[in-house]
Amino acid sequence: MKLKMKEIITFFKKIKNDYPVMIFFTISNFINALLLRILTTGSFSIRAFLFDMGFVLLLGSLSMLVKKKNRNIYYIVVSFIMVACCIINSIYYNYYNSFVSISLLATSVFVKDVGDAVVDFALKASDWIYLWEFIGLYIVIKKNKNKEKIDKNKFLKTFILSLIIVGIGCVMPPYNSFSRLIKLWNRVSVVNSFGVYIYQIDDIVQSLKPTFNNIFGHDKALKEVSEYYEENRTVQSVNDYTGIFEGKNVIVIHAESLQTFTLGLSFNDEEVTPNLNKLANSGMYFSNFYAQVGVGTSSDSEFTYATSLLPANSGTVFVNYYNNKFVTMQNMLNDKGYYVFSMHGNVGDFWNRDTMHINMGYDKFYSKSSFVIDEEYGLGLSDKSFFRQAVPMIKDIKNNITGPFYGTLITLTNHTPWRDASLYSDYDVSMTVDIDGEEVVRDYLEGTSLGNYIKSVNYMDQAIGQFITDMDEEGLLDDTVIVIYGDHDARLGQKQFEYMYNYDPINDRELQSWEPGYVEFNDYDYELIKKVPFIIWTKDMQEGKEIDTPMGMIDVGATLGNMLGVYNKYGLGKDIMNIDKSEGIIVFKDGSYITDKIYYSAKNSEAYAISPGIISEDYIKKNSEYADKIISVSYNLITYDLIRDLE
Ligand code: GP9
Ligand code: MN
Repeated sequence: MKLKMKEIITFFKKIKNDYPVMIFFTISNFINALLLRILTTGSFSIRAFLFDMGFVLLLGSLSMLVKKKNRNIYYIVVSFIMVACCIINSIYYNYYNSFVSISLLATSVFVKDVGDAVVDFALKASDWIYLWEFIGLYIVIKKNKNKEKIDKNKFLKTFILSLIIVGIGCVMPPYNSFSRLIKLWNRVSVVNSFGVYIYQIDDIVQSLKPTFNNIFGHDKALKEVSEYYEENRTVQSVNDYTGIFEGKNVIVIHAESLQTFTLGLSFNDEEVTPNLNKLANSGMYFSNFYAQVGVGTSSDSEFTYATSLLPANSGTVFVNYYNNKFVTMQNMLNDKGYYVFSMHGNVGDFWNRDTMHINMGYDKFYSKSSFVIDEEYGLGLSDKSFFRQAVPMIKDIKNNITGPFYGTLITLTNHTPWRDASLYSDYDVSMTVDIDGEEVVRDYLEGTSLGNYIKSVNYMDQAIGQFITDMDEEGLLDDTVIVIYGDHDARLGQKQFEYMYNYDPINDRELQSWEPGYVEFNDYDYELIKKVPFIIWTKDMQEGKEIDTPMGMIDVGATLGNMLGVYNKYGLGKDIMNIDKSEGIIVFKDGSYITDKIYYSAKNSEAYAISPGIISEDYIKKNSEYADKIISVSYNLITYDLIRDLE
């Protein structure tokens, strides 16, 4: 035993002397992987530590087989790839709170288009920290010119050592992490368990899988999906709401980044959203509603609303699966004789809408080229101008058709980063406080992203209010249902909310966690505040109805569909008017979910109580299985284009 230990020490000493560049290469790439995890997810898991270490050592051992004259090239090229992997993931994480996927490369084109937002929120100095490795590599290579040799024996020993380290990582908890490695629904937990390098290789394999699967896995997916629909056969619900809007015109307002918390806010006795509040108070207001988007954000919301399926995990449906067959609210209404159209002030190929909207059943998509660009803020045409121009266009449509119309109006101005907010909104987010009998005005949210966002939401509210008035004046509201949904959260940072809730106006600063009056706003509160509004309103509604059953975008098809008299047999949502509060569940793409009792985080395998009561293991197991099933059926239907087979 003593001899063995001595042998190992001599082995490492020799490696250190004979392979100094390889040692630096291994250690520096390992440090970078560790830094990435600490600076993004904040995780310091021993398991990922071992995987990173094993993996970089494996690459280091392979260098021992490379010819002496090519070896430095090997170190530089491999380091370049690994450093690029860290930098790209770091930038991507700031924006998406997730890690990059090659299947999403097509999607990143749109990240470029929302470039301003990315620069404001995403690029940080810490994204470039990984470059230190090249400076070190340059110095070490220069100092140790041609020192390293080819040694098959040392290669083998180092290689085996790297496998042993990975092996130890494999037997460490969490034990469900291997299924996550295959499903890749939760990229953050995969990086936290396996490290960034193994994640990235896994991602490449998984991203290429659908291509191979289409050849190989199709039948298995079809079988699983057919069995699911056999066992969970649904029928159109029959309740007090069935067909109440049958044959009526519908205008759907896709409200960019509109979060529910703004509906309850007032500053200096002025509501942020007086018009939306009126609609919510007199219409049907679904106050516990969440969007269920992935990286396809706006387009994912449109997709889930229309199909009652969760968006794809690999890629974005609008970009990667736009040719596949889907049953949508739009094509069902189209079949019933509706004229179905969409309007948006941005270019038509953004999110590939001009192709996908036609596939979804829209007769016509009126994009930027259909509007006069007379006022621009943020990403393009201002919402007020957009709505102003939309009214005569809708009137024109109405005059030229015989049946009803269904139109989706996609807003734009409230998109991050709201840098122009004070140009288009004079809403005041300051605070006035009485100090020793004197009124003092504090900036409070003035000049912050959250403050600009609130100003911008107030602008959107005015634009919607004016639109409703104009529609009414043109007689377009008499037979029309107005539907409004927030398309996803606004990507505000958690710290912004902490500041808002803990501002101390007397001392003009943020309260610290140990001070009296401090309001905790933890990671889960941050997830829960991503709630978005969903409102169904008609002019003749007198008394409002608030529905607080947990509801996701996936449930719109069954709920609103029932009111409009259409039914999608592939839809995976529930008619919210038909179920008890305890049956509502919002499944997110990474396997997390919200019920009336808990927010369950798949990333942390942890339940956060929303209401008092004891939560059993069984409750979590049952709901987690349901969540996995919904994700899996959606994924299979989308990626294998199964509706084409099932129809
Ligand atoms: C642009 C808009 C923004 O046309 O819909 O998309 P998002 O960045 O919110 O997904
Ligand atoms: Mn959006």
